[in-house]
This record gives sequence, C-alpha cells and structure tokens, in this order.
Amino acid sequence: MKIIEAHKSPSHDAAHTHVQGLSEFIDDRPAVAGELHVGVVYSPHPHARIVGIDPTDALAIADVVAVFTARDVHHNLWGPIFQDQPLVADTVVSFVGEVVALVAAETREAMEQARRAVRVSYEVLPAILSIPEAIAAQSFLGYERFIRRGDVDAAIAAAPHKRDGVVYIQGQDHFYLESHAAIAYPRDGGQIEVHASSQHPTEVQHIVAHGLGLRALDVVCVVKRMGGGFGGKESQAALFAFYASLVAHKLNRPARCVITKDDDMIMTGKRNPFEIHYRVGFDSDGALCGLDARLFSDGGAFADLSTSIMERAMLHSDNAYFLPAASIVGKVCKTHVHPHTAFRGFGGPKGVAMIEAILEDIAHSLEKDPLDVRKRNVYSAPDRNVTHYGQPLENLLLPELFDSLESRCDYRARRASVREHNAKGTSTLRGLSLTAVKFGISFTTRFLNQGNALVNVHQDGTVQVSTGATEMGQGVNTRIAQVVAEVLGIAHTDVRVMTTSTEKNHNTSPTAASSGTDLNAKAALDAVTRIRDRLSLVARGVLALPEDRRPSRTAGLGTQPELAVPEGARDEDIIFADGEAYDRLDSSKRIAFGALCREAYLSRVQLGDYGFFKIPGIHFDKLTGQGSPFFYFTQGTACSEIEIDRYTGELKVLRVDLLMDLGRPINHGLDVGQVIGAFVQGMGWCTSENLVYDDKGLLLSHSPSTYKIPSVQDTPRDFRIELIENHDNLQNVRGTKAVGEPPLLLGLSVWTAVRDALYALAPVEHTLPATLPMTLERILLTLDALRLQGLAR
Ligand code: MTE
Ligand code: QUE
Ligand code: MOS
Repeated sequence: MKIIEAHKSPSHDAAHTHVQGLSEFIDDRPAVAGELHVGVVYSPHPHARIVGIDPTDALAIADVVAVFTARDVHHNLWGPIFQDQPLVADTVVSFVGEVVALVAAETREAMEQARRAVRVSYEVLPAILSIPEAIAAQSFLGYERFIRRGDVDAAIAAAPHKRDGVVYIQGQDHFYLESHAAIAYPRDGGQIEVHASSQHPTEVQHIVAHGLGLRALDVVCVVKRMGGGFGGKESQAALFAFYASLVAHKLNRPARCVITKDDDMIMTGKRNPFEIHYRVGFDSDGALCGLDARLFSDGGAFADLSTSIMERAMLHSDNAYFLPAASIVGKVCKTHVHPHTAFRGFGGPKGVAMIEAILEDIAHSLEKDPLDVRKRNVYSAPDRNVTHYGQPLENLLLPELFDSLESRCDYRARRASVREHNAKGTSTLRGLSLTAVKFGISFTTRFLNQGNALVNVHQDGTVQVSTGATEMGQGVNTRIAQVVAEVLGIAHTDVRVMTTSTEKNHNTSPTAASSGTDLNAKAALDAVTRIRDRLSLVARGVLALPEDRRPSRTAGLGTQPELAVPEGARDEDIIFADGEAYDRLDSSKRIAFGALCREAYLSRVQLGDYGFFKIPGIHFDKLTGQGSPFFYFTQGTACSEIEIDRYTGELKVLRVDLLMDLGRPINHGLDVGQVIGAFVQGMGWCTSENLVYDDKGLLLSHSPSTYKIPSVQDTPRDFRIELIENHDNLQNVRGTKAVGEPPLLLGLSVWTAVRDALYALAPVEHTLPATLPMTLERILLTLDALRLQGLAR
C-alpha cells in the first residue's frame, strides 16, 4: 500500500485567533444594554414528584427580575426523534439535573444566588439507576430492534467451540472546553435571534419556536463556532438555547444562559453505557460460526438519540469481521439518569468493543495470536464481503490494511519481545494489540443525508460561503473554503466560510455522523460550479476568443454592453488557476479573477448561487434490519503497545501505529489532527475516563479534578500515523473519506492491548471480564483477583 507523503496544508482558518485568544465564543459576546443572566434550577433527585415551587425568596433578592417554570412554556415536550422530554419539568422530575425553573437576573451573582433561593419541594419516588434494574422493571424506550442472518442457533450448536459472556461498557463525558451556552435577542414583533453553541441550528430554531408558540419564520439561530461538541451539542444544546429564548421572549430583553462545567456535567447526557450479553460459536482456527448478541443500552430518562445510537451499535457489531450467522438484538433501557446522547462514533464504538473483546477471548482460549484470529475473520472478497445487514462491501481494503500495518509496525518481532518481557517477571507487564475499524458513513436516518449552500462571489473576486455546517474545531470551514477555491482557481484565503445561520441555510442537518464536509462541501460545489461556468462565458467574451471557437449556445455574446448567459452553458476553453482565468489554447489571453468578477457584475451576470446535495441511493429497512444504509466505509487499522505496572496498575501507552484510508484528503494536516484527537479521545474512554455516580444518581465525577481525560503525558510515547493512497473513492466529494469519528474506534486497541497484557498471566481456560474502561484501579483489581485465585502464571 502506498502511503501519502506528509505535506504542508493550509492551517485551520481560526488557528491564529484561537491561539491568541481572539476567537469569539458565545460568552465572549459583549453584553448589550438590558441583557439578563439566565440560571437553571435543577432536580437533586433522580425521580420525584414536584410538590411545589416557591420563588418568593429568589424574587426578593436585589437584581433578580423573574422566575419561570413549566407553566410559562407554550408547548413543553421536545425530542430529536420522539417528543417525550419536557423542556422544563412539570409534575415529575426524572433525573438529577433536570430543569424545574429558570431565574433571570441583572447580574451573574444575583442569578447564582437566586438559583439557590428558589424553594422546590419534592416527594421522592423510587428510581431505576442501572441497566439491570431497568431490565428487571421492563423499562425500555422505543421498540426492540434486530438484525439477523442465517440460523444462529444451529450455527452455534454445530460449532466446535462455544462461549458466552457479558461486555460492560461505561459512558463518557464529552468534555468540550466550552460548556453549553446561548444568548437570545428579542427582535421586532416578537421575533427571536438566538446565538447558540449547537451542532444543529435548525433543531434549535424549531424547538425555540415550538416552546414559545412561534413559527419557524419568527426564529433565527446563529452558530459562529463551538468550543468542541463531540456529539454533546447535537440535541441537548437546544435546551439551553430555549432557556435563553424563553427569558428574552417573556421579558423582551436580551438573555444569556451559560452554565458552569460542573452543572454541564451533572445535567447533560453522555455516551450511552451498554451491557451486551452474547453467545458465540467458532472453529479451531478461531473463525466465527455464529454470533448471538443482545445489546442493552442505558438511554437515560428520555429517548433523545438513543434509539438511533442503538441502531448504529447493531450495524457495527461486525466491525471488520464477517459473521456467517448472526442475531443482533437491541433494546434501549429507560432509567432515571440524564438522557444520554450522541458521542463521537454514535453507537459504533460499543458494537466494535464487543466483537474485538470476543476475538481477543477466543484467541486466548485457543492459544493463538489474536492477530491471526482477526485475520482469519476479516471481510474478504468474493464470498465473505456482505455485512450481516446485507450491504456488499465495495473497495474493501481491510485485509490489506491488516497485512500492511502488521509489517510496517513489525508486529511479529514485537509480539516476540512482549512475550519475552512478560516472561522475565519484572514489575511491569506488556500488551500488544492490532485492531481495525470499518465505519459506515451516512446518517442511517435517510432524510438527514442532504445539505444546501449559499455562495456569494464579490466584485473584488473574494468569496463568502454559507452552509448548514457548524464549526466545532474539526476544520469543516477550512475544507469547504479549499474545495470552493479549487474550482475558481483562487487562493483558499480568498474564500471565507461565514457564520452558520438558519436565515441563510434552511432545514439543515446536524453537523454529525462525520458528514459535515461530505454534505456541505458538495452542496457548495454544486453552487460554485454553476458560477464558474457563467464566469467562463464572461471570460470568453472579455478575452475575445475567436468566433469559431464559441460554443453555439453562447453565440452573440459580446464584452459590451451586456452578456446573456444561457443556463447550463459550460466552457472548457477557459482555465481557472492561480487567481486568473485564461484561454486553454493561448495562455497569453488572461484576466485576473477579480477583474473578471467586476466584468460579470457590470454585464449583469449572476455572481452568486445556491447549491443542494443529497447522498444518492442509500436505504435501510428498520423493521427487517436489512439494506445498504452507508454511502461508503472509512477503514483503518491500529496497533497499540502498552505497559502496566503489576503493583500499581499504572498504564503507559508505549507506541501506537495507525494506518487509515481517508481517500484523497482535502487537507492532510486537518485530517491527521482529527485522527490524533479521535484516537486519544477513544483511548481516554477505554482507560482513564470514569463516571462515578452515587446511589442517588448524582454524578460525583463532575469536574476536571475528578474526571480524568487524557493529558499530553498520556498520549502515546511513540505515535505514528500514516494515510494510504486511495484514488478509488470517486463518489464522495473530491475523492475524500470522512474522518471525524472513525479513528475514535481505533482507541479500542489500547483497551484490547491491556487485556492482552493481563491475559499473559491467565491460564488458557480463564476468561477475563470485559469491562470498559480499564482504569488503573480496575487493572489492579484484575491483577489482584488473578493473584488471589492463584491463577497468575
Ligand atoms: N473535532 C473537534 N476538534 N471538535 C469536535 O467537537 N466532533 C467530532 C468530529 N471531530 C469534534 C471533532 C464529531 S462527534 C463529529 S460527528 C465530527 O467532528 C463532525 O464534524 P465533520 O462532520 O465536519 O467531520
Ligand atoms: C448517525 C448519526 C445520527 C443519526 C444516525 C446515524 C445523528 C442524528 C440522527 C437523527 C435521527 C433521527 C432524527 C434526528 C436525528 O441520526 O447524529 O433529528 O429525527 O442526529 O447513523 O450521527
Ligand atoms: Mo458526532 S457524535 O455524529 O456529533
């Protein structure tokens, strides 16, 4: 496999202002006259009846203006899929952190005081706080979903080896650096303009309208950027935008709702915890014969996106491996914890954690190298390349990605030295693991796979582009600018992607499912291609190309006084490059792009356009669990080597090698940045990030001092990232592949490497618990258990 040479690429369009602290986030917006601070009053109980809310003490505080409750909300139920969640709790609270009242005050201090002064009395009710409790109470959200292939019972019964087990997977906090924030401005005649830190401005617009009894035409949502979203601002940002809007609407004053990190962590949902019960049959080579898996997720108190997340977990239960027979069943548990939500990878990482753990266990039980078991099961053409939901895999690169990484990272020699190291019986144990990812690109909810774009070309030849994409650090704006600039042959710095607003782009999809660039750059391309084609006709006139070279449809075009450009006309004779347009056959005939734009304007040629794009040809039947839901797959492999201290459980990631197929990247630097960030975030989920709740459902680890995301010291000591050359993904924009989420799933190689190290101590008949994350405490407990049981070899 050929590797793309690392090269210098344009930096993120906000890199310079970010590092200087000059980039504007919501709470950096200067306060305008009359602006109020909005504070949330939330439930301390996971489940309780609201007996009464008394605002008297709060209203007595100087500078406190108002207290609002559910009674002030026009239509209180919302939700991205099912409308089952109150914007403000009405008669009962269903999780710790659920909002019961809002306070509005002239100052932040008065707002903070007032939050504590609102007296809410509750009658505490019994709560369901875990997946097993929900299963016992038969408390679920949505209906049971399944994906099936073949007769799984027969396949497992006939298999030479069988095993069963449970995989326990914890959640993860998004830990964006900017907590939820919004400012709402009342506009003429009861309109609202709300600036939000949201991945989904259209949803904010709809929910604000709906909650205030307005119509879509009354509400504009503006999103400049987020200080990180990671899925956490896809649905739940709408709540905070609504709270600011409610106060702005009721009091006709600007209102700012910005919450603290601690409140954010307590109140908002996270990655869904999963508990997966499985049975598997396999042969003596470790080849899978059948997999029967029942996936349970903790959805929290309301549906949010959990049913869609479950669907993606089920669709990724195969990961890179062919399942000859499978039964994958998914159920979302309804509990009394914050409603869990989208998180980088959506359901994917949970399905993949399961199958990677199973393969690791199988290899141990057969005394085989886990890499050999994985390679035995990897999808391959011609008859092992159809997924359990019936999608054939085209341009399948997985077998090659395995082989190529195996040799590039010197897997076999390092396996031998890891074995040697562990045999020495020093104070440390080492583990090595090579895993893969195959991530389906497209929203599995078909209608979301569309985008639109507005392109304005100005008379000086600079360009402003607006789309529904939201910038959260991933660089979507830079990529869109580059693609547009490429078509016009101008510098990417002559194209600016503007603040996202529902006023410029309508019915936008969330910037999610890694599809921001795919959908929006393609829509922008649709618009800018038409603009270029009109400009080429103007250039033909201006450059006075000989009459006989004129395409017939443009006959009669002159430079003066006016150009009539037929719709759909196109001119291959004009080349746009290096900031100029020139004649393909006589490059001395050229005009600067800016001058050409000026000519076009004077000739009354349309310099702006609107584009649209939808992903062609995808379908999935949610009832039968069959179809081809994905446009294509982003694929990759990772090899992680780790070391754990036998006496403290401390973990060090010694070396990581990643090999990914990202097609033909628009911006190599940004893509590699996404790979690094996603991998490290995945690694954090698998190792140090531990959500601890008390027995009343209150999150105890709600700050950076108690919730440990990876720091620079935790990143791999030796970190090697390579992208393969792939020119075969022609259907997607510019031959690229989406990058945002897929590398997160490669972080699982650190988890399986930890299990690989622990397996060095366990006898062949012993199966390790499959629990994620493996924090150092859990590593130590596992080591102790092996020692106490006298199992350690
Ligand atoms: N990168 C940064 N810096 N910050 C983020 O919040 N979110 C991730 C990913 N990369 C995120 C990020 C998630 S969850 C998704 S779905 C994609 O970016 C969304 O953007 P894209 O579709 O433009 O890649
Ligand atoms: C991946 C995703 C999302 C998804 C499906 C995926 C996602 C998302 C939705 C969704 C589904 C139904 C709705 C809605 C959103 O589906 O992020 O508003 O009604 O929001 O495969 O990332
Ligand atoms: Mo990303 S979880 O799809 O916002």
